[in-house]
Amino acid sequence: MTEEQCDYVFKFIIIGNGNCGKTSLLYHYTHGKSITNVKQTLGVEFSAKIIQVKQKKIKMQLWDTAGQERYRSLTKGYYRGALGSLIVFDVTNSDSFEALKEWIKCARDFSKPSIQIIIIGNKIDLEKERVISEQCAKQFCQENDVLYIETSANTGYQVNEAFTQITIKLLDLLQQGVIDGGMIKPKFLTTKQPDEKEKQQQCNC
Ligand SMILES: Nc1nc2c(ncn2[C@@H]2O[C@H](COP(=O)(O)OP(=O)(O)OP(=O)(O)O)[C@@H](O)[C@H]2O)c(=O)[nH]1
Ligand SMILES: [Mg+2]
Repeated sequence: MTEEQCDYVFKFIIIGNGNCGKTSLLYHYTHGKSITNVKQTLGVEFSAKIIQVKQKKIKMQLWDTAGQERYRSLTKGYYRGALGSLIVFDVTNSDSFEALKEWIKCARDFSKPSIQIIIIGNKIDLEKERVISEQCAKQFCQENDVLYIETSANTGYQVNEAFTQITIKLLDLLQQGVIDGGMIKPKFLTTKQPDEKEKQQQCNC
């Protein structure tokens, strides 16, 4: 399936502290298997996936950002136009959980206040090292009006569900008219074709 055959193009940003598993989750989602020897992201990496949800074909533009502090000003430049954000924390690392408030604020400030957010509590395969409980994370997400899901990029647990849930949320908002569908059509549908007069003006002969 090509972009031309899609109904919509959704831009997503994947953000959160370094080492939480953003790249590992994305790799599992796009390749259907765990990544071996994942490297720290330097700046921003782009990937894409076309899916069908609720009878709509969606092209997902996926922008994986570096979590390390020194890349923050660079990565924020890529938030613009994002409809959704997947904000990842590591359930074995309390700093990454405490940073969520700041990440939510960044997503809303640098994309737009209406950006849809799903918080992902990753690395739940590390049961014994877990320091953030599901209940605690769920409560935080309720208070901040964002979705919540737990995943493991190692086992693949709920990885597809995380990406699907945020996409369904966006499709629901489209159906309700909260999001303007005209703005997120594939480009070929929205690009204005030159009329005859314009064509003549462009002609070099
Ligand atoms: N046990 C376990 N390890 C994971 C999981 N996800 C990622 N990791 C490991 O965590 C480390 C960091 O993973 P990355 O995917 O590079 O994390 P990141 O958030 O992209 O990091 P930055 O690019 O620095 O922002 C790697 O050693 C991964 O193998 C998981 O679900 N379970
Ligand atoms: Mg990364």
